[in-house]
Amino acid sequence: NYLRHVESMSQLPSGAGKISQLNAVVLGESLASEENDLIFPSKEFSGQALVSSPQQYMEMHKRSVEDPAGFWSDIASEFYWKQKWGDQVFSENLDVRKGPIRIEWFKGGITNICYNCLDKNVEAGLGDKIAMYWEGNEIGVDASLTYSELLQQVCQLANYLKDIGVKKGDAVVIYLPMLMELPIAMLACARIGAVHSVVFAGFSADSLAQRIVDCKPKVILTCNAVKRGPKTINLKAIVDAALDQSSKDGVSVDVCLTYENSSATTRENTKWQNGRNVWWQDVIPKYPTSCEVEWVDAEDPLFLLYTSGSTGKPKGVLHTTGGYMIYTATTFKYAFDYKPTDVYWCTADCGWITGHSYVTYGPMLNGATVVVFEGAPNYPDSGRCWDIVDKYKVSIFYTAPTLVRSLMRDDDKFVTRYSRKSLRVLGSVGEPINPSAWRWFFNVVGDSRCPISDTWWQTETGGFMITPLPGAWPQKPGSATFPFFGVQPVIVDEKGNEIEGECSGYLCVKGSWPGAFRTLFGDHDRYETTYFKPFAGYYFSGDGCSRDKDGYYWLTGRVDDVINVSGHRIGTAEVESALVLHPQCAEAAVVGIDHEVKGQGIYAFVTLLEGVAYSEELRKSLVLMVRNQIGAFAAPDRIHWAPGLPKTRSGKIMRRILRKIASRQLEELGDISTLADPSVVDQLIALADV
Ligand code: 6R9
Repeated sequence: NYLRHVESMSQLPSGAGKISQLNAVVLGESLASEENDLIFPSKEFSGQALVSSPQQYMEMHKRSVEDPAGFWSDIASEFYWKQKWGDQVFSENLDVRKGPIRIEWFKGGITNICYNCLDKNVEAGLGDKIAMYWEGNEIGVDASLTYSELLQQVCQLANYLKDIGVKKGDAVVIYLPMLMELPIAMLACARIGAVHSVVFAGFSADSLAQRIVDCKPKVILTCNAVKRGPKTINLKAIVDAALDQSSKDGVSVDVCLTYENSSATTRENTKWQNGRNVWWQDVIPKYPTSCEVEWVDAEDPLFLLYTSGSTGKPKGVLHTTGGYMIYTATTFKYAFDYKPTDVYWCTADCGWITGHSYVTYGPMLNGATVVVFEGAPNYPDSGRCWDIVDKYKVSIFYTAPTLVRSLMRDDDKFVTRYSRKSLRVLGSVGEPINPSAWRWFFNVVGDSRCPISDTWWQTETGGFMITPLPGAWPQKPGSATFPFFGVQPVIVDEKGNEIEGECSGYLCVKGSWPGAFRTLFGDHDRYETTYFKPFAGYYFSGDGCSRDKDGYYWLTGRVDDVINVSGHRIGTAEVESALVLHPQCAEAAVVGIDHEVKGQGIYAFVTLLEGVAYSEELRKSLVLMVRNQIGAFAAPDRIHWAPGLPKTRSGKIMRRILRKIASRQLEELGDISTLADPSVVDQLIALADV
């Protein structure tokens, strides 16, 4: 299929890609018109690209799936291994019918990812190269570290962690904002073989406590406060509340190492409990600046990262060392056409997978210069991103569609008053990018000369799965294009049958790839049930997808009970459990609705206890409940009072109907006769604007 495709593509003229205005689009447009809109990379770009033609991609992809062992071990050989892996490069069972799911890559190989990120680069002469530029929330507050300096700081923290008894395999929770100390902390854990679990610093005390109870860390690393835009957030107070909660639940943490973020608040203003608390700056600088590496097996765990699923309990996605290392390094290099002279900025927070794979590990494994930004991208105004781009001469800029949409609402002059001439490649992640946002990003931000890598992947996949390789293929706005090397996407129907050619269905993956997660921490059953049982023989992504006549992939969003709000995955069940904790809430049902900036918004139907009256105050306290239980980013956009919920006779809530009511598609409610009480629907409609 691909071959035929490439043949037809290569007959198309290759030229600079000014976007055709024929397919004018608005938000929510159908994608059908986009299929024929090809945007070609310029000759100059393709000429210098690592993969410069469809043919070259095809050859590499073909080899990667026909000979994965050869393909990936050639790449792995470019990294440092204390001892080479065994005879088998990988072994796997991905079919639940044949026994437990098992994925192993480079087993028996002994390495360390921190060593490959830092020591290896310093030894190769990159010691004086900038590893990180740090840009603070306020303009003019900044810092930087070279690779040698970063290595020294990582070693000091690693020595401290060893000193307080953290050993290989121990969990360390990191609850930090985007200070340089966050990647430093991740790398220090990796250096000593400890398993880091970064919790996004926007999560509430309850969510943090829940994660602490699950992974039982010896130590938590945090800071006293952070400024995001005009707001100061006292993280230490949140950590204290979380630690109180977790000790009630039987898990106490011995040490809370707290970085003094003096640009946000002072020591005097930080609540302190002696014994458990230690100021980072009081202890870390005293430690030696070199630290022996703990050599680990390729299959030893590297980190745990909690993500939302379709039940209330977050899932601890577990990644191991060797395969993840090779995969993040390789995907970073090819999907961004990385060159040693690039300056790379990814706006994601290290609290999410994107910050793990593409702020810290992928770029550092390539010896890249990375920008780390503490603040909010629209503070003090909508031009901040481009100010940063010009300041550091950023050449690769990777962000989320929600940011693109929020910035495109403002005047283009916030963009055009900056030069942006350093930009070379743009990237998008977190949710499908709608074609109008794609075009604005391409035309206005990138001056119609920078290819956009729309990277589809997940916490579970560790790295990019479907992504353009800039310079290789013509792009179609809104399509993630083609699979990365070693990835075999398949689209299946409800019965799990593979569908060929032009089609839509459920997106699955055949075979394993080095960056795949190996289990859910402490719950291998849930791992198998969620990902490998729905369609036996395949990994099921939870996303819907279609493939067009040219073989391009178009992601269409989650097909499970997960909502994607500004690129953050939130389980409807998590929000529902938070709401029902409210003393006046009897029942809740949550669905996603289209949202102009956030992609999806959270719409909650709430049934109150008998005799409780609706009020604005009650609405606010329900929203507050969710903010406190999960975090501000999960706050419902709408509360819809519901005297009852549409349920089947067996008591199952019919979300399909709720989705239609939430989006006011009242003529499309479909068959409601199977409801236990069909009159509920009219009652809900009557309350739609209350
Ligand atoms: C990396 C990340 C994963 C879910 C995924 C999908 C959505 C991410 C996307 C995309 C369309 C893209 N998603 N990137 N959908 N196009 N380029 O976001 O991981 O937080 O685990 O979310 O995000 O629905 O299933 P994670």
